[in-house]
Amino acid sequence: MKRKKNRTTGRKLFVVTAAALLAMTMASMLSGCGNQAAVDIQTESSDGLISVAFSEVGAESDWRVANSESMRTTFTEENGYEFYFEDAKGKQENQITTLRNYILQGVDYIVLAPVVETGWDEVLQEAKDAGIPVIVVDRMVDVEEEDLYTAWVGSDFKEEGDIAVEWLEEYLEEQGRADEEIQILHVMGTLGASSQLGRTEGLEEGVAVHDNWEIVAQLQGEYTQAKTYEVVSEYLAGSTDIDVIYCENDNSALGVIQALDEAGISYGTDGDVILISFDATTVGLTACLKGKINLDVECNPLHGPRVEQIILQIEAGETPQKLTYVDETYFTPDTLTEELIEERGY
Ligand code: GZL
Repeated sequence: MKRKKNRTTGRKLFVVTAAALLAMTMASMLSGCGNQAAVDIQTESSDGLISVAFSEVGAESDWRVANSESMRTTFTEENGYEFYFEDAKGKQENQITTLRNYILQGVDYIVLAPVVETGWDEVLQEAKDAGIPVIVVDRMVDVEEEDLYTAWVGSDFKEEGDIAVEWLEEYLEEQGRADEEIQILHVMGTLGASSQLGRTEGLEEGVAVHDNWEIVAQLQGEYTQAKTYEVVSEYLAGSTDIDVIYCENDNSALGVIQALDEAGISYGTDGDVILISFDATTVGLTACLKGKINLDVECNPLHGPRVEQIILQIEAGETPQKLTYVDETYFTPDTLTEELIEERGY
């Protein structure tokens, strides 16, 4: 879709003096942000392309890599876009610096995958003042004024947690363990991320209604295999009285598997410990197919086409739906095949 030449967006053309630009660049270098994108002042794309600028959380997991790839393969030049991408390495301050650069560049659209829910009001107000629509993907932002972002597309993370709890209830029933004392080790994702908040809420609600379920510890796995391996290994050195490990993403589940293998503790469909995971990426589903993970709840990362639909609606003068939830399912070893995993592609 080619850019309309004389698009009136109410957006002021940003003219930044060289001095201001130099000051900002120096400030950013001094602040050690490190990932300050070289700010090249741009007015509207001269070649009719729609400029879409994406601030990504990082590359902490297979899910995140798939999410970034979905955006890259959607917003290509042949599709009519000029795509900007910045990886924040998991730091909100980097995302805020990136958003300010995008605002200064006068891009047409900002897409934000927020690392955590809070702390966005000021920079989103700046984007609004600049007349740049912000589309939030994946995790949610918690802002005073809902009009600080145009639309959001992502997952219902509490629902994902509820799916896991309902499955565990049924599984324990089938195993004749409905009334048994169940010790649950909880490996959380990045604290304050909507995905962590929702999946944690689902588990904690489930534990609240089952007097025989107990969360023995809540560890911070930060959605990575390395950190999860570190904290779970440390925990297992003190206690191995665990019936379930609830990991808030697949990369954490791989870290748990690594720690359990080293501790000689069995897990999965034929083991002592029930392993629950989230994301349903290739690495998680492959472990699930082998019976190492008992349940993998899907969290779909392919937001590129969904964001494009929102942008095309705005370009057509339409108002997009404010919140769009992605339909998701779950997988167990008996529902998986190598072909199915291959077909999913991420
Ligand atoms: C979920 C997303 C989470 C994934 C993790 O939508 O925010 O972040 O579950 C990723 O794998 O790191």
